[in-house]
Amino acid sequence: MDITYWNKDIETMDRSAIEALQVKRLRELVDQSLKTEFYKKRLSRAGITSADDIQSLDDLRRLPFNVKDDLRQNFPTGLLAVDMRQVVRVHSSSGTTGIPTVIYLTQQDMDNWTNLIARSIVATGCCQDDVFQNMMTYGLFTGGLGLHYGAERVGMTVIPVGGGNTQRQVQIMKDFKTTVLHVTPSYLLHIHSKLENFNTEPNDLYLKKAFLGAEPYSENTCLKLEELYGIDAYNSYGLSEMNGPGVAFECVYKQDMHVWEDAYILEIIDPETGESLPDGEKGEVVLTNLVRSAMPLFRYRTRDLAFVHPEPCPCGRTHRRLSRILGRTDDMLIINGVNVFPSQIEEVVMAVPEVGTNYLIHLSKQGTLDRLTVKVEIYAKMFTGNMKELDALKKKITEKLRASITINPHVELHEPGALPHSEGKAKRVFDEREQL
Ligand code: DLL
Repeated sequence: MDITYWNKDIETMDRSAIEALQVKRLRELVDQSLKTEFYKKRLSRAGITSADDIQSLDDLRRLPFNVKDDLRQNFPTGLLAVDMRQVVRVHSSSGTTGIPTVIYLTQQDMDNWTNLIARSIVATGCCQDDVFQNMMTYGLFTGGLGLHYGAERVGMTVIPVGGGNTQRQVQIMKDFKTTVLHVTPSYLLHIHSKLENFNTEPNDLYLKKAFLGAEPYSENTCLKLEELYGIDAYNSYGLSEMNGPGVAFECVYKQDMHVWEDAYILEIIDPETGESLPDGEKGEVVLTNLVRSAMPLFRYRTRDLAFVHPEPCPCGRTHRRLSRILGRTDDMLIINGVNVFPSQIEEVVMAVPEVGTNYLIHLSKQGTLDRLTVKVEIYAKMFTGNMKELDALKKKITEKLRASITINPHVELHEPGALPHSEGKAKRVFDEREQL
């Protein structure tokens, strides 16, 4: 396997050197944080008044956690630690669920972020020969511009098409012989279901790779996409609060994502108690951004659930790997008393060969009981008019689901394109229980 690095010295640093760098940067971060009134108060309550209170990585635990609400309460400039004249970029969440959260970057912060993206891209084996079609939304969302600058820095040919307009996306892939896509997994599935309408087969395209992220998806969805398009898919994880993409990325071995630990401190905690968990145990991902001075943010509770792989990766990188995101602390559904993560349902339906490229989860009330309906699109070739075959398929999916989640779902089979889809992040859970 060919291994290429963006910055070999940093990517293959000894663990002790990584940790020493983390301590140095953490001290700088504390100093920078103390420039804001909010952190000054919060840190002094924890007994921290200067960088000298941080002597080793263990001292990280003395810092309090931060959560999304802290960012909201400080909207718009409460966490800004530099003069606004030094800020060259603002990104923000959409704010559809309340006050938006905003992040600021200086030119140096931008440069740090761009290098992390370039490093991630090169880790997947991409280079100047590649034509990169960025299907993530441009604008305040970090997925578009974040990857854009990193891909340019690598020297790829960048097509900044943004999200949506499937016909045009397919035409551009053909016209410019696109080799690499950046896209949400749900939109890439959707594109596949439309190819036939544009008289196109995956073989007519020149695709080799896709960077998939910005939303949860299962291993089976990843395998399905690799097979449907004949590509290698790389998982990419990040969140706006930590700049966006570029926090963790899969290398050519595709065995979970290297977290760039010179730039981020990764912790996994028990979401109930806040206690740190050892490598290998599933818990909430907590991140500290060590390379953003405009808006310091430490020990941020992401609500994402995952675990750490401590074993070394065959690629030689020493930065630990994070598993696929297995769910969120806030997306667990309680259905008739049973805890179910949407990811468990996806894992099952996407492993059924007859199932197509879209599904959704619907919850309603039937008397006092919850009713779970899983709606799946199946391939057009299954609609032969043979009801027995369809009934058997429905039964098969129902049984597989019951075996996994221990409750009995209602399964509906739909034709391709019948279910609502999204061109960015997918919305797949519709819970109407409270409204009834
Ligand atoms: O989605 C940043 C991003 C853009 C990441 C492009 C990767 C690619 P937010 O909109 O703030 O930022 O959403 C962050 O999305 O906390 C996770 O719950 C989820 N998420 C992001 N990447 C993955 C992934 C961007 N690879 C939230 N797997 C995060 C599962 C993911 N969930």
